[in-house]
Amino acid sequence: SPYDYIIVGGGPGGIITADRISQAGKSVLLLERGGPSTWETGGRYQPPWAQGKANLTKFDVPGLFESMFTDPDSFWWCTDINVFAGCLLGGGGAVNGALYWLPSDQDFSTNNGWPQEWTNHQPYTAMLKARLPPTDAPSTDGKRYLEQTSTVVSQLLAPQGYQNVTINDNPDSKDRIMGYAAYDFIGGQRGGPVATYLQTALGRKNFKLQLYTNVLNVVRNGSQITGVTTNDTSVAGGFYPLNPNGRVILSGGTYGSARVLFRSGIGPTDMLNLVKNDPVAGPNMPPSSQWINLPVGYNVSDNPSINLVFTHPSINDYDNWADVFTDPPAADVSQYLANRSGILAQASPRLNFWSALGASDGETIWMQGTARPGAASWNTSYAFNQTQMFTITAYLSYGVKSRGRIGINAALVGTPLVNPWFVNPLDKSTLITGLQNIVSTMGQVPGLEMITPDNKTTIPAYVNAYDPATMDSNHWVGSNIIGTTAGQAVVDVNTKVFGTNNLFVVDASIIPALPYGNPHGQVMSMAEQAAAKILALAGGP
Ligand code: 6FA
Ligand code: ABL
Repeated sequence: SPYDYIIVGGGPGGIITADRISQAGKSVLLLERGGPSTWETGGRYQPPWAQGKANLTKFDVPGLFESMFTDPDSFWWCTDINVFAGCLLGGGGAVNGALYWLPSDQDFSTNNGWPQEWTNHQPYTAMLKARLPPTDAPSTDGKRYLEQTSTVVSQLLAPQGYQNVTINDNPDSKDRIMGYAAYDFIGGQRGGPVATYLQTALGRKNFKLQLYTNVLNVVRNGSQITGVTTNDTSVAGGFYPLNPNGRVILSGGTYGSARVLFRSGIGPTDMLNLVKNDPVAGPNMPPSSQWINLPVGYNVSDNPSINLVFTHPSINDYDNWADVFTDPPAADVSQYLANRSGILAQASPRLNFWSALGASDGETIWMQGTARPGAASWNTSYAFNQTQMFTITAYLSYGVKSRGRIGINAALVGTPLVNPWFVNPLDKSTLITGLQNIVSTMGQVPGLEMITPDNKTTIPAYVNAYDPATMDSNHWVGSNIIGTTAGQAVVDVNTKVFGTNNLFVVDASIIPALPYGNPHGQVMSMAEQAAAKILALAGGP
C-alpha cells in the first residue's frame, strides 16, 4: 500500500522526523537498511557478562562505548562508507559517545550559514529537551565515577581562567568554560531517539518501521517522486510507492543521503556519471535530460581534531577499556546489573571544555576539548606508565573555516573526495595556538606528563606530522547544505531538494556549518523544526 511519507534512514534525523509526522496523522514508512540495536528494538548482541542476567546489548550499556572501536565483529559500521557511520537502527546515535549539547543560538545563526527562517530554534530545542533531557550524571545513583581525569584536567585549565559550569545550562557560553560530560543516556542506559521518539511512533497504527531495507534510489518523473526502489525482493521491483501527494524524506546521513541523491540523478555530473556507468545502479537512473545539477557533496565540514596523551599518578585508565565487553571488573558488573549505576553507566568522556581563539584574520574560532581516561594510540620515545594514561582531544569547533567534498567512488562507496581539515591554513594555526594554550599550565599540575607528543616534539611539529585520517571527528555535515539559492544550496528553507516537488532531506547533511559541540543535539533539534516546516508546507498529503 502507498504511504504519505517514506522516510529513508532510522538515525537521529529520521526517527524524530518520522515520529512528529506520524503524530500529525500521516501514514509513515520508516526504512532502515540495518538491523536492530538496543534490546528493546530486538538487538541481541550481548556482552557475555549480561547473558542470562539482563536484557542488555552492547548498544545499551554506555560503558561499552570504547569497545565499538576494538571489537573484531563490528557489524554495526556501514561497510560501503569509508568513514565511521552506523548502519543499524539508531544510526550513529546507536554507537556514538552520546555526548549531548543543547544547541545554542549561535549554532542556528545566519552567521553560521542558516537561513533566517531557522534562527528561532528555541521552541524546537525545548521540545527536544522535554522528550530527551541531557544528563551529566548518568549513573542512576547520581554519583560520578572514574573522575580522576576531570580533576586533573580541571587543575590544568583553572589557571587559564576556565570556569566550572553545567555546560547545558547556558549553551551560548562557550569561552573558557569546562564541565562534566553530558549525555543522552536514560536510566544508566543508551537513550536517544530510539528509546523515546521511536517508541511513541511505534505505538501508532499509521507508522511502520521496516529494517534491513536499503533504499537504492528514489523513483522520479522529472521533479515528481513516486516512490523508492529498495533491495527488498518481496515486493515487485523493490518498489515502495507514495500516495499521490506523498513525500520522500532522506535521512540517511551525510554520506548515505548524498549517495541516494546521486543514484536518483541529483548532484554534480561527475558523480552522476559514476552511477550511470554502474551496471546495477545505472539503469535505475532517470535519463540525463532529467538530471538535476546541485552541489551535493560540496560544502562539507568535520572538526579537525588532535589528540594529546598524558599520564598522571592519580589516573586509573580502566585498563584502557580493553576488557569492558568480555570481562570488566566483577564489582562494576554487579553494580551495573543491580541498578544501572557505576562506571559502566557512562561512556568514556569525563570533562569537556571550550575556549574562543583569535584567528590571525581577526575572526574568532572556538576550540572544544574532551578528556577521557585511556588512549586510542600513543607514540613516545621513553617509558611511561600505561595504566595512568588519559587523552585530551582538541577539536576546532564553531567558526572552522575549511570545507571539503564527499562523494562516491566507482564502486559507489561513500568516501571523502577532498578532506575537510586544514584546507584553510588559519584552521591549522588556530588549533596549534589552542593546543599550546592547553599545555601552557602543565607545570602547575605536579606529576602531569605529556607522552604524545613527547618532550622531544613541539606542538607545531606534532600537528604538522599528524596523520590526516586520524583528524576525522565523525561529525560530517553539509553535503546537502540548506540555503535560499538553488545551485549554492541543495535543499531550500523547507528542506526540500531544489528542482523537485516532493523530495526532502532531514539529517546532518543539511547543516551548513558545525555547531560548537558534538553535533547530534543540533541534528535532533533541527529534525524537530524540519518536521514542523514540512508539515506546514502546502501541497503535501
Ligand atoms: N555526535 C554527538 O553529538 N556526540 C557524540 O558523542 C558523537 N560520537 C560519535 C561517534 O563516537 C561516532 C563513532 C560516530 C560515527 C558519530 C558520532 N557523533 C557524535 C555524530 C553523530 O552520531 C551524528 O552526527 C548523527 O548520528 C547524525 O545523524 P543523522 O540522522 O544525520 O545520520 P546517521 O548516520 O546517524 O543515520 C543514518 C541512518 O540511515 C543509519 O541508521 C543508516 O543505516 C540509515 N541509512 C543510510 N542510508 C540508507 C538507505 N539508503 N536506506 C535505508 N537506510 C539508510
Ligand atoms: C564524538 O563526538 C566523536 O565523534 C568520537 O570520535 C568520540 O569518540 C566520541 N564523541 C567521544 O568523545 C572517540 C573515542 O573516544 C576514541 O577512542 C576513538 O578512537 C575515536 O572516537 C574514533 O574516532
